[in-house]
Amino acid sequence: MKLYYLQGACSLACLISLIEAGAKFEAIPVDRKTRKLPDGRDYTEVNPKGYVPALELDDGEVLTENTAVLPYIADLNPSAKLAPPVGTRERFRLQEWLGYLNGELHKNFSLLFLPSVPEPMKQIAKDNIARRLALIEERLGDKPYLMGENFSVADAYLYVILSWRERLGVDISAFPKVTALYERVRARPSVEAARKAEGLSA
Ligand SMILES: N[C@@H](CCC(=O)N[C@@H](CS)C(=O)NCC(=O)O)C(=O)O
Repeated sequence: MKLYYLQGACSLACLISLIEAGAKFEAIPVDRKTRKLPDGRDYTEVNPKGYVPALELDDGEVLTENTAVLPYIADLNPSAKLAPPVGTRERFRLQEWLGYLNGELHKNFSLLFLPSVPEPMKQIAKDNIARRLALIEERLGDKPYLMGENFSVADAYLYVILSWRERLGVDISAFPKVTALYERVRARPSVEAARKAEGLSA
């Protein structure tokens, strides 16, 4: 299995999850400027969508989209409990979180990365982010993780999105439970290992 990643991008959530699952895989960096792979190929040869993550399975099939790749990784090792079992109500709750993080939180953060997006639009994205985080804060209640007691792939995804906050000027101090979850996930050895593998600072 090969995970294609951009340093510090959302693919970091997949890398964290692969480590948590104890999976055998290779992490392949995509050059941010040239979008080339270490073997000289264009990344679009692997994933015509052009963005990360992409997970190349051992039979050569390529899986994309965080909402598909993260549960796939979780199911590689059910004993790691990175997702509730397929067919349970809880599994749909995980899908609900992944959809929310992907479409409602990640995509608003994505706008903040784009120099071409005008400031008023960025402010709208920040207001959206604050509303999305307020809901997470409320839903967390006394739970340590999004799904309750167990860390899941959704927490890895939320952690990575929030790791962009400082450089994008997103303040999460109004959300102490979200902040505590972020710190809890940051302290996991898998996160340390994944950050080190991507050459990210401590
Ligand atoms: N819908 C995609 C979005 C992935 C995405 O936004 N990837 C970003 C990094 S976080 C990316 O590769 N951006 C580079 C680009 O769009 O060229 C998913 O959830 O997998």
